[in-house]
Amino acid sequence: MPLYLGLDCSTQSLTAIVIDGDPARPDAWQRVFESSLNFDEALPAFGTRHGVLPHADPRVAQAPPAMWRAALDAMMARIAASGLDLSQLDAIAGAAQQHGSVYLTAGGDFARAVAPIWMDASTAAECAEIESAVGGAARLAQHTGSRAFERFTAAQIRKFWKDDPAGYEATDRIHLVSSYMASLLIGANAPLDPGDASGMNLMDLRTSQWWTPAVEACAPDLARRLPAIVPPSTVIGTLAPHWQMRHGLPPARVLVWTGDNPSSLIGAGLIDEGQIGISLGTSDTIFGPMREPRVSTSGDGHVFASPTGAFMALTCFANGSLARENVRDMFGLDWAGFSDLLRSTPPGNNGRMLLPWFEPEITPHIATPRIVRHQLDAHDAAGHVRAVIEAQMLALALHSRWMGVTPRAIRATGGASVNDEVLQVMADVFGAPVTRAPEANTAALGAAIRAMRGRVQEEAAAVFAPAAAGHAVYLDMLPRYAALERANR
Ligand code: XUL
Repeated sequence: MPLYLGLDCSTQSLTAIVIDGDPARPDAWQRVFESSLNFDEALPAFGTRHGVLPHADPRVAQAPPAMWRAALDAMMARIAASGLDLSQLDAIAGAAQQHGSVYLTAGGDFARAVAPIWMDASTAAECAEIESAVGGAARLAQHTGSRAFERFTAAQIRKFWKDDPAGYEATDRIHLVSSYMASLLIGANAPLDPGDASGMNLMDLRTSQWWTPAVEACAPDLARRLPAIVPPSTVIGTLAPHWQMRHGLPPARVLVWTGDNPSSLIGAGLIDEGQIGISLGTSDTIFGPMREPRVSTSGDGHVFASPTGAFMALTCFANGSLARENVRDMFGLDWAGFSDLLRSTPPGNNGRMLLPWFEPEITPHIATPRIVRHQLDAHDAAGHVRAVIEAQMLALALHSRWMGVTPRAIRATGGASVNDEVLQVMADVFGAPVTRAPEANTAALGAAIRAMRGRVQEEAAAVFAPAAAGHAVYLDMLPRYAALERANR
């Protein structure tokens, strides 16, 4: 049977999943290969920490695009050596961390050695300039789906143009990570899909084309430097001769790539409004399908085009896995010990709370990293473990209210979704049943499924039912958490 490859170039790793299936039976496929390559470990020469280059300014977050290129080569070598019958490789699709941008010259060299990535929070001035040039934050949000966000590509491009006009001048094409990786596969400049292009503050959601006022507000002569935007299932080329010669791979069809969150929508099998996905990865995100683009008036969230055709709502938190790891490491725990302590403490944590802003936070907007303890002793390990998880779940609930949907069912995905205790807190906070997605890496799975144009197989997954007593505690706690957050913004 034909094989379909899905790739996900995320913050910390590149993951590949191959499924074997028959497009005529879109939900009857099997996973036959899965591999993850951690950037820090596999490619130490690039000097990243958690996939990000160290920088003196905590607001700056950049990664070397040459590292992603090297990772793709290493992953293709792994796939070539997998023993799979790769003559059957029919199509490839991919997903990548959103918002990050790669600057290429006309000759295909890097016009900028680093790519600003989604964790960057250094463009407040450029956000204000763009919003004011287009007639305000609300108008920008009405058209592009989001007010100006520091990590979004428009503000990043503007900052590059201001800081390094010669580098900007030498730039012929500005890719997102998704279209950059797709370009490497097809050996030519690849287009963008509307899902990932909506993370730039430059695309008009209703037309899925560039919105000229934002493009003109961003940087001079930008339009010719932007990729085309094509529908989400477009075949953009075939695997370039380079890959065929280097790794003996066939000229498989390559589909346009998308962002990791839009891809996760497919990988988690979210179809109807009211179905909600929560991804606990490097970033924590809450997202779900949206029939009509109802933008966030609170300024908390985003509306993106969805790879399934309509729209999706999303709110993103920067302090996801790195905050959980910080608390784990503060007390010298492993994950089993972390879970034990979480189990040993009651919902509500006897009033102890933590604002876990170890990195600059996106939601709510916190420019200078800090943590805030409320009735929490600095040496209280169990208190910190529950407090970080409760803070994350309460923040997810609080800052997704703008979506206007009452979650009927939640699909949890991402690395931390393997933890039962975390999912129980999630169910209790939201008062909705939580199931684990069939795969922690829904972005890579979503890409493989997209390559096949298939669907998620519905497996009987464990359900974490909300406990009435726990939910009551969190209903009561939410306003107190919101007040603590407000007081410390
Ligand atoms: C979404 C966002 C993050 C990245 C992480 O808006 O910034 O979820 O996509 O890879």
